[in-house]
Amino acid sequence: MNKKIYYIQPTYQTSDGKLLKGDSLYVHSLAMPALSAATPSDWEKNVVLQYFDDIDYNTDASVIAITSMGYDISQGMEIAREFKKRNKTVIFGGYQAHFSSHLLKDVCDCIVHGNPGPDDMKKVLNDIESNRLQKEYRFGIDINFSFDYSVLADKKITFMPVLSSIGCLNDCDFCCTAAVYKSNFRLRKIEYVIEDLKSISRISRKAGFVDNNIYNNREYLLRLLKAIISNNIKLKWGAQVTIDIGDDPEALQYLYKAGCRLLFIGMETVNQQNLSGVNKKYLVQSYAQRLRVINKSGIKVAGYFMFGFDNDTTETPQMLYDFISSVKVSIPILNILIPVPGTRIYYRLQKENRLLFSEEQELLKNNSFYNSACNNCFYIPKLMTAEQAERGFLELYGKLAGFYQIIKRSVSINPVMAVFLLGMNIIFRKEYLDMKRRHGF
Ligand code: B12
Repeated sequence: MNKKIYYIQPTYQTSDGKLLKGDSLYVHSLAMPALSAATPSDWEKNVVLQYFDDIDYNTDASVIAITSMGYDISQGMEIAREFKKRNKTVIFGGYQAHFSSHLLKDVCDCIVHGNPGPDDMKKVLNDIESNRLQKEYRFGIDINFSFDYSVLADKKITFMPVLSSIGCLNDCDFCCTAAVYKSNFRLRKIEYVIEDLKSISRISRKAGFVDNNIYNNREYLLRLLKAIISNNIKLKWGAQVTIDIGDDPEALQYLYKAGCRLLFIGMETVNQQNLSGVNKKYLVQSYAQRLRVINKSGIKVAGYFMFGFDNDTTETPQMLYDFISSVKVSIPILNILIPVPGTRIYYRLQKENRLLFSEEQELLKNNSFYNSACNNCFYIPKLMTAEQAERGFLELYGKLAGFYQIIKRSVSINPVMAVFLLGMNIIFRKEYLDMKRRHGF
């Protein structure tokens, strides 16, 4: 065998069976830059991101390494079968491979769990070379090395991904990260984050932290922000964070100084019972005041909300609309709750016989778009029917997609920001029109 590894990030099939391809994305996963950097230097490596480029099925690489974030696992399995026919050693990793490892047993030689660093990748590849490959490897979290941005350098990615931590201190019932890391998190050494930001500065002006929560550890965040400022990094960036950042004007001031212009915040619901019912430990009544403080710092908010919780009814869309349109959420991100296999909510709904799919592959195959709202209800909500949930969701989307709402949300004293927000909100409206057409409501 040769010492050549071919890394593949699959795209996925849309519900009409076509492969989703394109030439630009807002944000991209960091799995491939991390894995490429973790590959031992005596191995030749190639990376393909199938969304942008085609897979070379005639590659002479002896090892095929496939990642899977979610729905892309179905396409990943097809790719794996093709390579198995060609007698390659196929290894899998990523979130969905972790959750759905039982689906992969017949299509690959090995599943890697966790975040492998250089030593771990060396172990796997040595084992392949010496014919001792194990069926599964369970590694910890190694992110303390700088990532290989050459993998993304020639791609049109609006916010180049960067990472300062893995995991989240919260343990919410619906969250895939909680299901894997169980309220644990690991911080990355600041020197590597800064090195990566410098690599990004050479290829882009914008970055996006792909951390689940950059506010996991306040002291670390402040040190990181000060390092970004003192290293004179000029990138403008966004990140995910919890709403309690709104009680911390000092951190907000440093965030702004360090280039942060957009914070993505999971508020989920405006009903306290819903929030407490999924183990998310924040107070809904604090949202409006905290949003005011965040906006005052000059940073805009993209707010995640879900519909379909146990206390939601056909009245809830109006309540969500009233809230979102009365506070300063510049980009609303709405989804019908998804019972992702592996999460606590999935097991609870399964136990209560409320899932509307029997095989997780049915759910995995059902995403209609890449990065768009989940507008299908895959379970029986408690206080309404699945169809009522879908109708209510579209009604909410429609109200928020009105021209007045779009323009109101996009107002900013910074013209560049105003144009960006308007673009995002126009996409929001387009999504609504697409969903409405598909549902035929
Ligand atoms: C960027 C991102 C996206 C981008 C991806 C664009 C692209 N094509 O790359 C966009 C916005 C399009 C997206 C879409 C979706 N995403 Co997303 N996304 C992320 C995000 C924020 C960052 C991923 C990342 O870079 N992580 C950092 C890297 C270093 O970690 P990693 O991916 O886990 O990879 C490491 C290990 O898993 C392992 N590994 C991974 N692959 C392999 C392969 C091999 C061979 C080996 C050895 C090891 C290995 O090593 C890597 C290096 O440490 C994560 C949250 C997060 N912080 O992870 C969510 C996340 C992965 N997404 C999630 C979800 C729900 C989705 C969507 C379903 C949302 C939707 N409604 O459409 C879709 C599904 C898309 C799909 N492909 O199937 C969930 C997980 C899903 C799940 N399976 O449980 C996450 C965890 C967010 C969350 N908390 O809910 N996403």
